[in-house]
Amino acid sequence: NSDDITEVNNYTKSNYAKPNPDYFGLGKGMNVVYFHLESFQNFLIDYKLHGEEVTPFLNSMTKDKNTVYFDNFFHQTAHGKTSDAEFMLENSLYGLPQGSAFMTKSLNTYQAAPAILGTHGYTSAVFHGNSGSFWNRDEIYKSFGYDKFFDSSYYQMDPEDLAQYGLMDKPFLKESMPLLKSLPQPFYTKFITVTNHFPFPIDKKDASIEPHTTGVSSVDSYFQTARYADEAFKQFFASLEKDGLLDHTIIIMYGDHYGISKDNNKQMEQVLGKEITPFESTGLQRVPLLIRVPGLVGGVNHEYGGQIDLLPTLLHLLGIDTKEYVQFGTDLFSKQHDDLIPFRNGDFVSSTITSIDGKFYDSTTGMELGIDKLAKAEKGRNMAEEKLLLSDRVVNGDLLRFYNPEGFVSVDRSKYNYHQK
Ligand code: GP9
Ligand code: MN
Repeated sequence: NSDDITEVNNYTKSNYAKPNPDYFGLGKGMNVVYFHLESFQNFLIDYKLHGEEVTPFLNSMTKDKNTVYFDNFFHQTAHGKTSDAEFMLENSLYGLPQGSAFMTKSLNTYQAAPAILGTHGYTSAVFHGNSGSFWNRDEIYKSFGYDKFFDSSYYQMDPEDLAQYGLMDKPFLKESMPLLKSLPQPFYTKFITVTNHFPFPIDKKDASIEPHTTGVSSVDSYFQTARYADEAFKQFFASLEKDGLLDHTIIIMYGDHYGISKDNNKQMEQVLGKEITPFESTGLQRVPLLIRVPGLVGGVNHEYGGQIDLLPTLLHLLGIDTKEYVQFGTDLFSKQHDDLIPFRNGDFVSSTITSIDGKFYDSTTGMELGIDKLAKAEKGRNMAEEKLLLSDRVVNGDLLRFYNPEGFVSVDRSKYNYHQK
């Protein structure tokens, strides 16, 4: 009830991180493009296979003069996989401990990015070359206030261009350009790619690097589909430039979750040439985050963060304060950014402590913490638990029904209809 939302509100207000004036409003009024890097883990960045870079274009983006590359950024997804990542980045609420909120909570009231930005004159759209009902997207996007959802019915789905989960990334992005250009600006958009998805199948004609040599085919071909995704992104970036969008568009590239599961830790030892301890395995849950804003001074940022932090970070870049919103993450650029990153299994990481399965490690050295540090670590674990608990309370109780942030126009689901065929 409304008492519960008051408690949640008190929590998120007390956890609020105020914008850093050096970054606040840097991208005011600009378009936004989220580029979803399917199953993309951070270890791929700068990784060399057979003497070649696997993802040369993304590697070059980490050094782009307008791009900040976060190299301690973690995915926080659970059973909802892609949908959990989307749920966090649109709402700054955690995915559920079981199942997917996209499937079970699609009719809730949300104060999601598309609706917030809608009140600031933005048109919102998702591009995805798979059936709109996958992950129940065509329902929950209405609750988020997405104006448009270009699903597979908007694309030429030639059988020879199909991957397991829809249109291959290159034709998908190519066909997306006219749709993107048809949108009024400024726009808030998300492009969900599919080619780099387990078990990472790829035709010889599409593979421009030889597979890895662990002998497990899904691990070995992961590097080939990642290369393909890198080439697709390069092509997309060039189209944005050609169409004159680059100088007033924020581009956020993020990995949604791991591609190589813990079951393949043996193969990963071969890939990385080191033992995969529980600490290393948790470290492998890093996914890339690159934020490109025209005018931003680029570089590598070592701040610890997670997908829960994306929405407040973006809103502050757009010059929109998040104080009135119920959001569980905090702005990555804020001096008060909260770097305690909970995972859905109760583990957490922060710049100082990594908590795995009841054991605590020093995040820099990977050594188990001494007895003198345990009290602080326990406190961290309680804080992580509290965040998840309060967020679950919001989602399970549909508590945003009882809350009206100032200036926010609530979403009318009946306004939206995405299907054309
Ligand atoms: C399907 C795609 C894959 O539309 O987003 O989802 P995943 O299996 O990674 O959750
Ligand atoms: Mn995914």
